[in-house]
Amino acid sequence: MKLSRGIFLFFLTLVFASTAFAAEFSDNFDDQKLDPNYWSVIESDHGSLQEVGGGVDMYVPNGISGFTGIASKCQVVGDFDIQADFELTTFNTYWSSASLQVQSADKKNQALIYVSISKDSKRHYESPYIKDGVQRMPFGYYTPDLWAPVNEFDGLKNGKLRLVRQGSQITSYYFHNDEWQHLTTNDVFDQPGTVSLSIAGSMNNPTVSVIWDNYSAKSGQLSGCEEPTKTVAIEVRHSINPRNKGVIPVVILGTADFDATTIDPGTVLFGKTGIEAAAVKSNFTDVDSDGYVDLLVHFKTEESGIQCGDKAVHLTGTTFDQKKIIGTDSIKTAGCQQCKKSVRKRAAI
Ligand SMILES: [Ca+2]
Ligand SMILES: [Ca+2]
Ligand SMILES: [Ca+2]
Repeated sequence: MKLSRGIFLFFLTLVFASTAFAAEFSDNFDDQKLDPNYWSVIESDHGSLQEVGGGVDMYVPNGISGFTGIASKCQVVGDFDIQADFELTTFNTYWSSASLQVQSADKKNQALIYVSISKDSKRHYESPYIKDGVQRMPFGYYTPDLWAPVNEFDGLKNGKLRLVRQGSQITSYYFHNDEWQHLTTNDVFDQPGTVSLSIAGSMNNPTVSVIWDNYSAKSGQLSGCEEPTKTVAIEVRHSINPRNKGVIPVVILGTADFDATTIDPGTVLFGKTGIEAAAVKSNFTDVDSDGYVDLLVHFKTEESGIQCGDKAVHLTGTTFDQKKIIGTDSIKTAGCQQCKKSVRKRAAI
């Protein structure tokens, strides 16, 4: 019995070793491109979407029963806490909705929370779910705010949706009056799940458009996708002489949205491809005096793999909480004419 459990755990480790990691995945949708490593467009029936203006802008045109959305490539495994912000930019009709959903791979189980506007112009949240292929009755809640057409109430266009799983219990929350409001808790499923953000508009309704932002998924594990990496700014401040026996100082810059002190200096590698040299010296200091602490690291030139004529260098590393970082900078090599001359001289002899 013990042996078979050991073998099972061993294979489980093999299955998950290549793709699963304990992590928080987040996307602020700020780089104008929906990253294909992390998202796919699930279905776009008359709707359209794009990452633009700092969010994912989804749109279903006037008078059409339509749908559009994105699904995560990462599957959430085990307990999770998933959140996303929405902005209802054009949205004033019943039977239109913006949904956060998590679904098992076999699609037999799913939990979702959605926001819509009721006939009496109130914001309305519901949290139906499907278990073993059977749709369960939703539990709905009308916010006490009187909700006239959304465009007249700028402050109320924005909101947040959240799904939390513990074991097989999934709880839905929406954000109201400055705190998370519990909507419903149901026994749904404990298998890995794919997360989606979507909108729907129904026939005879005006345009529906919603912007999603600040997605985050904390999960026991994430699997089936590339491990998210944070791109950091690095600076190599001098030209590099590949024949030099000295060290190359590299600054990893702290910024308003990256705290350089979270980097574990022992994990940082640098060079031609970013995996060559380990740091021989490191210290946290504000190198450029901008008020953000930077990490200054030194690498041995001879270990960096940099050759005459190389135009870029790369750096990789991990934060103390296991998030991967990557950085790249352009460089100039120096002392290389000398190399060529001495090679030619030797060749002539
Ligand atoms: Ca993006
Ligand atoms: Ca954003
Ligand atoms: Ca700094």
